[in-house]
Amino acid sequence: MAIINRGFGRRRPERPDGHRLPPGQYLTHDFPVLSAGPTPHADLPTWTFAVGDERSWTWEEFLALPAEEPTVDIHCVTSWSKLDTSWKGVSVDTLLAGLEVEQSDGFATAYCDGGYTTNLALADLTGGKAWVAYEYDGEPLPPEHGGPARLLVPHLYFWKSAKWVRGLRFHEEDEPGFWEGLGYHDRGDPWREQRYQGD
Ligand SMILES: Nc1nc2c(c(=O)[nH]1)N[C@H]1C(S)=C(S)[C@@H](COP(=O)(O)O)O[C@H]1N2
Ligand SMILES: [Mo]
Repeated sequence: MAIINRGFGRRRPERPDGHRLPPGQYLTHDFPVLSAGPTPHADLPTWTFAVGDERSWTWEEFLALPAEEPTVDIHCVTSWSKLDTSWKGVSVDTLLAGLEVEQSDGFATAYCDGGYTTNLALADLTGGKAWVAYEYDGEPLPPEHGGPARLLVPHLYFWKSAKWVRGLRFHEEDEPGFWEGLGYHDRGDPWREQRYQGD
């Protein structure tokens, strides 16, 4: 029986985590805070999360939804990446289950307390790639990082992970959000270095 081991005899030292670092990014171990304005403070008894006009959940109802605990790498357009961040939250698939938009090739705008928005293709929000997260590292999500709840879309630059998120609106056409309207890329795939419009 032939055992083929093509790596034998020419094993290279592995660049630690190299394969997990998108182009132009460096690793950080702390957790920087990047906010375009002041941290809003949510009132949990009146907090809701809405999906279009069809659905909304109170805070209590939201916590009762089936949750997942993703551990993911995150990449900020200002060039830091952080590996193996652990979260708890509700998959966007769960929030959209059974709605017509779930299967659509349209777009969503995530909107937030404080007025921040960001646009995403529904294809980037579905298929197990996005969550509305309310815990970080086993603790309630701190306000400066988006608590009580934030969007988590780790396969795109972190500006897409809207903090203090309150809902999703749907459109047939892509509509730029806050940073996208200021020249940042519509999609923001860190592996393709889609930092600015035209990248
Ligand atoms: N509501 C809101 N969400 C936001 C932002 C913001 O200013 N407001 N900043 C974005 C940017 S540019 C980044 S890099 C991340 C930063 O998240 P962090 O502060 O938890 O690191 O949040 C994103 N989500
Ligand atoms: Mo950012």
